[in-house]
Parts: sequence; C-alpha cells; structure tokens
Amino acid sequence: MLRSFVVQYITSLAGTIVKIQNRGEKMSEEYVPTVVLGVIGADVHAIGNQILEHALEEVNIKAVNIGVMSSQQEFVEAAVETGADAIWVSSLYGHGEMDCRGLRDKCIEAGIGDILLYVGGNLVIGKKDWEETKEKFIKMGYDRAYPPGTRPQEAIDDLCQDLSLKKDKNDVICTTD
Ligand code: B12
Repeated sequence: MLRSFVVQYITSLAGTIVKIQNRGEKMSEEYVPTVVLGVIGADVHAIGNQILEHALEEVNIKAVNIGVMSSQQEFVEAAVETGADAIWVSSLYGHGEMDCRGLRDKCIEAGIGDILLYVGGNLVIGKKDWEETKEKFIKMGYDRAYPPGTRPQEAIDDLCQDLSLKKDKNDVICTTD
C-alpha cells in the first residue's frame, strides 16, 4: 500500500514544470539552485527524503541528498562543499526540536550564515498546535518550517520565491506552469 502511495505521489509531481531562469547579464544561462537535504539525528525514515529528492530534480534543482541519520555537521559540510543555496532538514521520529537546535549557529560558524534553512516532517512528538511548533523552529533560525503531509511543490515554490528575494540572487525568476 505504501509503495502504491509513493508511486502515485511521484507521478503527480511529474506533471509540474518549474522553469528557473537567470535573467540579467547572462540571459541565456540557467541558474540551477542547489539544495542539500537529509534526515537529521538518529532518524531512519527514508521515504519522504527520497520523494523530496525526486521532486527537486524534477524541476531542475540540484539535490545533494546526504540521506538518513545525518548530523548537523554533515549538513553543514555538504552545504559548504557544494555551495548550496538551501538546506532542507527532515525529522520524522519526534526528536526534531533536540536534533535541529543549533544548526543556524553551525552555519554561521562555517561562514554560510545566510543560507536558507527549511525544516519539515513530524517535528515534535504527537499532535501539537502547528503554529506553536512552527514558531519554535523559526525562533531556532529556520527560514521556513513545514507540517507533515506538505506537498514538495509548496516548498519548491517558497524556495524560488526566497531565492528571488535574496539580494545576490535577485535575477532568479521561477515560473510554475
Ligand atoms: C514507515 C515508518 C517507519 C519505518 C521507516 C522505514 C524507512 N526506512 O523509511 C520504521 C518501521 C523503521 C519506523 C521506525 C520508527 N518510527 Co516510524 N513511521 C513510519 C510511517 C508509517 C510512514 C513514514 C513514511 O514513510 N511516510 C511517507 C512519507 C512520504 O511522508 P513523510 O515521511 O511525512 O515525508 C513527507 C512530508 O512530511 C514532507 N517532508 C518531510 N521532511 C521534510 C522537510 C522539508 C524541508 C519539507 C519542505 C518537507 C518535508 O515531505 C515528504 C514527502 O512528501 C509513519 C506514519 C505516517 N503515516 O507517516 C511512522 C512514524 C513517522 N514513525 C513514528 C515513530 C515513533 C517511529 C519509531 C520511534 C517507533 C519506535 N518506537 O521504534 C521508530 C524510529 C526509528 C528511527 N530511529 O528513526 C511516528 C513519529 C511520531 C512523532 N514524530 O510524533 C510516526 C508518525 C507513527 C506514529 N503515528 O506514531 N517507522
């Protein structure tokens, strides 16, 4: 059942085309953003992470997937090595608050303090008020936080918007057909 759900999910993504164009001096060149993604802490939930990777690649965003059970240091190192525009952290097993706290500081220490940080999944144990949970992660330094069941396209649209607003990337335009 899970398999058919995943297949259905990926198929539904295939219909969406996002064009990312670099307008400005290099009119003909495409700007390809890079996203480092992975599942933080001792968390082994792999399926959502795979779906996010495919969703990013589907719209021509470079996905650097560091997989499950990734430490904060591994996220930061991958982002530095690849010159990433964003880090997408997943946490499904309920220990998100503990595992995710301090990542912004580690980014600052590594010289990538202005990188976009998104987090999503089952970020806390059980069902808590989402707005409170979201606020908690925003206060920890994440730019955006997503509840379970978020469609990847929603975060992709946010990423395109955030990148286009960034001072040094103000010529990145994303359009969704
Ligand atoms: C399959 C599964 C497992 C498998 C994982 C197999 C594997 N290697 O992947 C196994 C059996 C190993 C497992 C173990 C455990 N699990 Co489990 N598991 C699940 C289950 C049934 C499905 C998870 C899944 O694949 N979902 C489908 C994918 C597509 O959805 P997703 O992961 O949510 O990801 C999507 C979105 O959330 C979002 N998203 C996720 N991350 C991010 C990040 C960003 C930036 C963005 C934008 C979006 C985004 O996009 C993804 C794609 O659409 C869920 C219940 C459920 N219905 O979700 C429980 C669940 C996640 N597990 C749970 C628990 C508690 C555990 C265990 C702790 C149980 C235990 N006591 O041992 C262990 C933890 C082990 C560990 N160290 O990680 C709880 C978590 C509870 C909580 N957080 O409050 C859940 C919710 C079950 C429940 N209702 O209690 N689990």
